Amino acid sequence: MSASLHPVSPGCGVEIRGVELARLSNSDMGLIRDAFHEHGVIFLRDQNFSREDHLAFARRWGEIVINEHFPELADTPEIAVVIKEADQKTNIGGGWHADHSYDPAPALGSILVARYVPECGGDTMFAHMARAFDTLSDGLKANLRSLRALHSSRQIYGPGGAYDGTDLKQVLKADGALSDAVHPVVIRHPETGREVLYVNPAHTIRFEGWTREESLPLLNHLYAHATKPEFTCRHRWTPGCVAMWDNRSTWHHALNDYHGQRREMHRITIAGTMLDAA
Ligand SMILES: O=C(O)CCC(=O)C(=O)O
Ligand SMILES: [Fe+2]
Repeated sequence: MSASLHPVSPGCGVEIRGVELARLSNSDMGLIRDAFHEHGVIFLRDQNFSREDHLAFARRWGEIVINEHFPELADTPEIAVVIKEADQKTNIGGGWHADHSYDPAPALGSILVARYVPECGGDTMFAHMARAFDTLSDGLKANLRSLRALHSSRQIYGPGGAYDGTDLKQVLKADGALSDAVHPVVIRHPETGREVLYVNPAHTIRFEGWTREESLPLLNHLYAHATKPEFTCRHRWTPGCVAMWDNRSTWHHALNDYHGQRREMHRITIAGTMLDAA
């Protein structure tokens, strides 16, 4: 069977058919790499994909990062378990974010495998930040290119953060280190060379040299722009579906609309590099 590409929406995401990830040829790896860079997130359904296959595919991209906060598989610490039990209310990733933007060298991307999914619900939204940036006015683009922003894991994982006092808190690692980093607001994508808007609602605190209060109106304007339907797609999971997103050029949001049903996903995070200004 030969590989074919099927965009999920005009603005973001592509489904790749006719590829068995566990037996990936070098030419299909090239096709996957190109699709990943253009569309920001790739989806491959009905994969017979063991933990070993997951690790081997991840290692084709780079080194694996162990997340400080997520629970992990007992015998495979490289694989994080993104789980919500039927009696749990709070999910992991239930708001727009880019993974690990609080790290000095943020993760390149994440590879998520659907192990157990609700009959319906539990979809994930994605948004393409190069396309979002391209469609801002020239005046705003020029201003944003001169800014840097502070990111932190504290708003989500820290004391008083989004997960504090929720039923997710006991699932997360208790001793995960918190981290802060400053990045350009407009980065030059390390692979594609495209300009990308690099702030996100979950982890960006403020612009460097500005207060949080001063930063919020402009941040909120950017967030409203970036999540317009034309830059986003909505992905419906099926068991055995594998998704891989580019963490520098996309955001994602795991919808929490399936209370009473169990959902379990396995995730590997790939190490990235420091990000340069555009
Ligand atoms: O469960 C999902 O669909 C995504 C959760 C998430 O944000 C992540 O794994 O990084
Ligand atoms: Fe995430």
